[in-house]
Amino acid sequence: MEQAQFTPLDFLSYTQDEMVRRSAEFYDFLKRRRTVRDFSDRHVSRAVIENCIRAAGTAPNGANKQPWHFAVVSDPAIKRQIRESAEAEEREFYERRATPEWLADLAPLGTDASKPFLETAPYLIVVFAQSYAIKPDGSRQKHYYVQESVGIATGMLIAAVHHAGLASLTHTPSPMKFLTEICRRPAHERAFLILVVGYPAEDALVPNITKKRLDDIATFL
Ligand code: IYR
Repeated sequence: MEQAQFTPLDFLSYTQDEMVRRSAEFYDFLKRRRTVRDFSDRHVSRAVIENCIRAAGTAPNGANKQPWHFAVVSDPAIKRQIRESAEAEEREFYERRATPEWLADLAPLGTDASKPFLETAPYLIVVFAQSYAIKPDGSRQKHYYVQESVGIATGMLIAAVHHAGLASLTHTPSPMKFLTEICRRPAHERAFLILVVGYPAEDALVPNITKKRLDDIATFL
């Protein structure tokens, strides 16, 4: 068994006033993030995407197994394949699978089965979750709290992309099985979501929606 080894914590401390100011500023910054569906095809440097993925890779996770993989798609032919497969699933969803209640809940967002952004945006980051890893001897390394871990890493990726000055869209065509093959990932990896990343189109519009108030999302006991 590998023994625990410890190193001093590199912790940044602030005064109470600084903490209040910093937390308010961070909230102000994060609330500017909007899910964007109209992307520009403007070039984004790969170095930015690499740093955002490094940031996501620092996420807390089960037993530090880091059960994720980020497939970064910029090749137009692969983006086209993803768009075609995703739109086929989405047509099925909007025309058959979605319940009337679900369609009514989506109406304020103005979405439909057409997903041109999957080709327009410079990057599609396909986030994969690994329920286990395959060790060099072929045996399985168990992973823990995979959905939670990958969800946290994805949230950090979204924040990193916003912080870098780019827009993103969490896209979840369902089912997403086709992504394992298109992204040439092993069969034990499941696509968690596609994060579409790029600059917003000049004329991008976003739905006029609001977030719940603090009182509606938190109780202090
Ligand atoms: N995947 C579909 C439908 C959709 C579902 C939810 I829940 C959303 O918040 C947004 C869209 C689509 O992408 O259109």
